[in-house]
Amino acid sequence: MNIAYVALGANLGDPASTIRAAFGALANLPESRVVHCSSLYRTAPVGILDQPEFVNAVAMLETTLAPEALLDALLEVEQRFGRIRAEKNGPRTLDLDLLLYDDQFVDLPRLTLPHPRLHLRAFVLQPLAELAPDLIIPGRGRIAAWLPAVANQGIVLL
Ligand code: PH2
Ligand code: MG
Ligand code: MG
Repeated sequence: MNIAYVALGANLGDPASTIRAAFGALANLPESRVVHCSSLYRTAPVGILDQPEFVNAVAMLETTLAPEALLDALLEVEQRFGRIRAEKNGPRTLDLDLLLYDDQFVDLPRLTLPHPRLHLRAFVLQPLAELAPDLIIPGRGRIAAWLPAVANQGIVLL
């Protein structure tokens, strides 16, 4: 069994309902089990600022799917939730990002692990630290060491 962490984000429609339904979709992935789901967080948009606030969360999975197979399965769930890829980093009904897969490093055109920006974003770090406060981010060190640097990013527990 491998441990994977998945970030969930939504800022169109009813984002909180979408994230809760997406937890259910993750529970139905093949060869996988949801071990923990974080709380939901309302977060200020990062990158393109002129878009609705997001709801974000993180799920911890046990899986025997390989990283790329898991990525394919996540993209399929996004499609089922009506994701249309328009503007990069723009509004979305559901975004599922593979953050970590055990302590593996992956550097492929379609998948980088650990997720290259996870340590810079409160909307990922805070729910991830809720699930795994002692986590070591491969190549970056203890998650707790990265939290103070993102304390100025808007995030509230729902
Ligand atoms: N996702 C992005 C860009 N900006 N901002 C917040 N608050 N939450 C997100 O999930 C998010 C974002 C690209 O995927
Ligand atoms: Mg994303
Ligand atoms: Mg994505």
